[in-house]
Amino acid sequence: MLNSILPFVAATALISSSIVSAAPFSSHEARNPSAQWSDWGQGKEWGQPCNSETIRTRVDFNKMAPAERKAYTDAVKCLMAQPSQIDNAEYPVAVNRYMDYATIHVNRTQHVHLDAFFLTWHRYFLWLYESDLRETCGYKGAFPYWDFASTASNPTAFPIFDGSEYSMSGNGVYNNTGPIVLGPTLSIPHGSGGGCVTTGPFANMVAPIKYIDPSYLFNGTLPDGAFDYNDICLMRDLNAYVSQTYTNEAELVAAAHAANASQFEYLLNGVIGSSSLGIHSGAHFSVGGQMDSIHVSAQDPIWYPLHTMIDKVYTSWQINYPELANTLDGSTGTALNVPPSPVVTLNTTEPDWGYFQMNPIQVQELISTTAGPFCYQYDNVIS
Ligand SMILES: [Cu+2]
Repeated sequence: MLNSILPFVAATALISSSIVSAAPFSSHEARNPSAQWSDWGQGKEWGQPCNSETIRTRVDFNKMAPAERKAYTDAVKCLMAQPSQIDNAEYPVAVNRYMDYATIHVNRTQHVHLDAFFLTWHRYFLWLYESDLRETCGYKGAFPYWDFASTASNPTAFPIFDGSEYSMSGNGVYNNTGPIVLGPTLSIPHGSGGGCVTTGPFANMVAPIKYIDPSYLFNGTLPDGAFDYNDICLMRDLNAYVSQTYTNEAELVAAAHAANASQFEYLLNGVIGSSSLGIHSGAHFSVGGQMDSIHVSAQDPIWYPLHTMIDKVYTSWQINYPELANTLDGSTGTALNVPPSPVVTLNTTEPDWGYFQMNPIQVQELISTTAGPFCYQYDNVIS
């Protein structure tokens, strides 16, 4: 099964050598290299000052007006219409700028999941994407999150998945392929879809990166042909059993009150291959389709509002426990420590974000949502 031969390090080197240099976004050019970590929420900014005038507020997609929701998905589709800046001979799946993000995410997967970079690397990945929507596609609205706790009872019953032009597209067409086996001790019932997404803004979208099984994390490789173009539709299998079980309000409140960074990480990510799925994996499996793969899930546009919600849970925990806000969980910089890597500290340099951000950035610079490159907050705190 794990007959992949492309070592992850080699894949990383490939993408680095094939990147076409692109001008950094203006807001990141202003970064002050002497900026140092200071107390939570009071760090020096890279660019413009972060204050009540300049801060942006992220909101629940389901609470946005229909026209606001459509403005957001229009901006995402605009990104999908921009040219790729990655060498398409080496990375045929990178067919447009939107897919550049998904391609980079695949290439960094081993370094930014189930490890101490997970929260901050994804926080900045989301920020780059948000900035791109604004600067490349003129998006002026709020950056939305998907409150998957509020939709846990039945995700298909809410505007975000109702399949209208104001949604994030609907469920996949019904295709029952049986229970979903996640490990020797965990299998979950099939959801209510399973096939191609045919409604809403992303109807009939092609998601060209083929499924990569999470078990590849155990040896740190990628399958042969991981970046080959495939004519695969975007699929979903919305699953109320999974959302009711793993992403309900009580689970999120518990995470927002985790006693320390290790417990927080455990409540988010569980233990891969075991019956403890965690909120993050639970949210992924409640959507199904490409979202079932840690590697290739960023192809589905719902990935961004989902991960913004994960960031909201992280931000809420930091606000609830300011004395813990800059603590890490003691793990290393590789998924399951494959290949072995040093324990990550606040001074450790993050893996890069492909051509979107190649300057070295330390973990501590990405700890606060109102310092370093960031200036945002959420419309409320999970308390
Ligand atoms: Cu990820």
